[in-house]
Amino acid sequence: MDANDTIAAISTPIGTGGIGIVRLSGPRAVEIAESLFVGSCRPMQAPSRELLYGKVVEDGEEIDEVLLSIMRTPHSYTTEDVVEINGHGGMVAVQRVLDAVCRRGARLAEPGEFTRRAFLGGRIDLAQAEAVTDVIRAQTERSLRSAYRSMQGELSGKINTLKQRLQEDVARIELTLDFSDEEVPLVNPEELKARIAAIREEIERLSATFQRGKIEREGIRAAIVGKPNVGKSSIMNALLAEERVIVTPIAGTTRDSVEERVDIEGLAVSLIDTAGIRETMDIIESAGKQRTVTEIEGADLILLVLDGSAEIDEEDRSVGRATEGTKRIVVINKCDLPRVADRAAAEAIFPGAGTVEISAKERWGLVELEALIAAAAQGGTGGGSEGIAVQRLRHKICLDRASGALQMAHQSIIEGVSYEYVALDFREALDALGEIVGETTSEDILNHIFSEFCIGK
Ligand SMILES: Nc1nc2c(ncn2[C@@H]2O[C@H](COP(=O)(O)OP(=O)(O)O)[C@@H](O)[C@H]2O)c(=O)[nH]1
Ligand SMILES: [Mg+2]
Repeated sequence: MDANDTIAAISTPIGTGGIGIVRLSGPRAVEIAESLFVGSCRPMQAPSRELLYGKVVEDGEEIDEVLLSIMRTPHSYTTEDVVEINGHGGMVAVQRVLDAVCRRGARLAEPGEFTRRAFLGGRIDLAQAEAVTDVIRAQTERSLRSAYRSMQGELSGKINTLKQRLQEDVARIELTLDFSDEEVPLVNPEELKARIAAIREEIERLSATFQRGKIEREGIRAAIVGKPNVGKSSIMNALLAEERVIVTPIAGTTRDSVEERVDIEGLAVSLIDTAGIRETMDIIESAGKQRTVTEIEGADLILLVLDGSAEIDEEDRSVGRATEGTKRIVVINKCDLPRVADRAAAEAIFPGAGTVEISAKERWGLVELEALIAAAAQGGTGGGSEGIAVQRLRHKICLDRASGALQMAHQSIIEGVSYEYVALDFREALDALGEIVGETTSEDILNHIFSEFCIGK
């Protein structure tokens, strides 16, 4: 991979579409465009960021009618000369333009190579480059919002501030080392310990947002659990606002688990309708129940469904016991019928869980149920619900490494070890933070990160 090559790729999805874009970046981008474009204005003379109308013509043959734009270095996505050729979407048209630019000397870009050049050119740092893919891959509004803010440099800004504070401390420690013969120490150990504690707290708080970031990105799994016939499948359908699952008055209709994704308040929630938990001789249904147990174990949240028109019985309690240890919401269903089990009774038997009364049949109470699901998904995730959330495990690992190194520094000060070692711990913490923004990141890690990108980005 040569950084001096001019690279090219189709930047729009492959398939038929209104527009297909071939993007070029590198020192020969404009010259290649010049050799293939016939139109209103010569690419060589064209102002930056203006659309030129014309045709791509190779050896006298018109390939496509296009709009072409030029972004000159360094004010472009990659910081190099960039040319974008907007042609007709479609498998053949865009491919032919790409083939033509490659015949003129461009080489096919590797995945993420445009963004890698933006990183190498210093326009964005590594955390921002990663956020570019996170923006492209975002499946929910919330993860998009977080990724967008990271792409704009919010996470990097936080990391850089922390680094700056550590750098000031290292400078003072190293100065102390240089003047170790002097009587007066330049570093006050108490003050330094307090500064370490404060920085560590911020690093840990940032690291704790990972759980929320993960939920924003991946969503949660919520299993709908309860004895047969309480209305689990009806609730699933009501939340999906469609008839996805078969509902019958015959207990045991849902023999196996059904999973569907639904957007609840901007969060991706995988709803799992499970088979009822009840002892039975039915072989198929038993197999379904075995899966129910597995689903309960794999769920982040349990919707424990009760029938509000009947007493809470031993079977309900047994379902309750099977779901202990996982975050739960108690859903009292069939509240359109004369009430037998009420909220107070449910709360007495299943304390600590949020309780909601609904009618899946009449479709009421669902908004409150959704609000409880969203709140439960984010509850106890640490780091507050506002502000940016760390979305990548790589970042969390670096933050934890930095925090660990600072803890060592703290310990060394307490033990009265030479400040030389304290300075080393600070350097380690700085390295770890530097890895997040790509200052101290190895080539292997960079290769890995950019290989996850799509081609053309
Ligand atoms: N009256 C009333 N009936 C309901 C409600 N939800 C479900 N049902 C009925 O209860 C029966 C069992 O429903 P289903 O969703 O298959 O229960 P599951 O076995 O728990 O999945 C069906 O006859 C549904 O029409 C509700 O909110 N009110
Ligand atoms: Mg069912």
